[in-house]
Amino acid sequence: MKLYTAHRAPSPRRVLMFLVEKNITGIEMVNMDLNGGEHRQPEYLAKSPLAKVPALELHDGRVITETRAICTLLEGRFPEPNLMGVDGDERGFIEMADRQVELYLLGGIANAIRHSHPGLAALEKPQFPEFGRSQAEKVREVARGFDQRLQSQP
Ligand SMILES: N[C@@H](CCC(=O)N[C@@H](CS)C(=O)NCC(=O)O)C(=O)O
Repeated sequence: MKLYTAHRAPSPRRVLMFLVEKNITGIEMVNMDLNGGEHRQPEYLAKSPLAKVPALELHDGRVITETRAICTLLEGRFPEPNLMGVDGDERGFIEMADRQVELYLLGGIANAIRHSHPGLAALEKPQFPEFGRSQAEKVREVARGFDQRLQSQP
């Protein structure tokens, strides 16, 4: 299998962390130059039509994108250690946490940085710096909420 990834990009990093936690080795890494627009070239668009990393290319040529979906596929192929829950209750609560972090924390951080950092101007056109700043404020509040919840539960 081949994992299309990018240095410093948080979504592929989530898959890399998942691989480490599960002790999965032997996946070929292909680093994409996002600022250079490599992910928007026809060859990669044929694999990932939304021009995003990560993407995991399977031995049979199929390509799966979306971090959570990639992790679900890997969980099925490499069940131990279990990271996504052993029954419906566990899976439900784990998925809830995953979606909350992705949508409200990671999404906000991504918007804050993509709209305010000059280094990401190539990816986010047009940038709206004021929107970026407002997202940064909201994300801090969300992070404080997560901190509080994590203090009262394992
Ligand atoms: N929902 C997607 C998000 C993927 C995503 O936004 N990836 C970013 C890097 S973290 C990307 O490829 N950005 C390139 C661009 O926006 O042009 C997932 O969970 O995999």
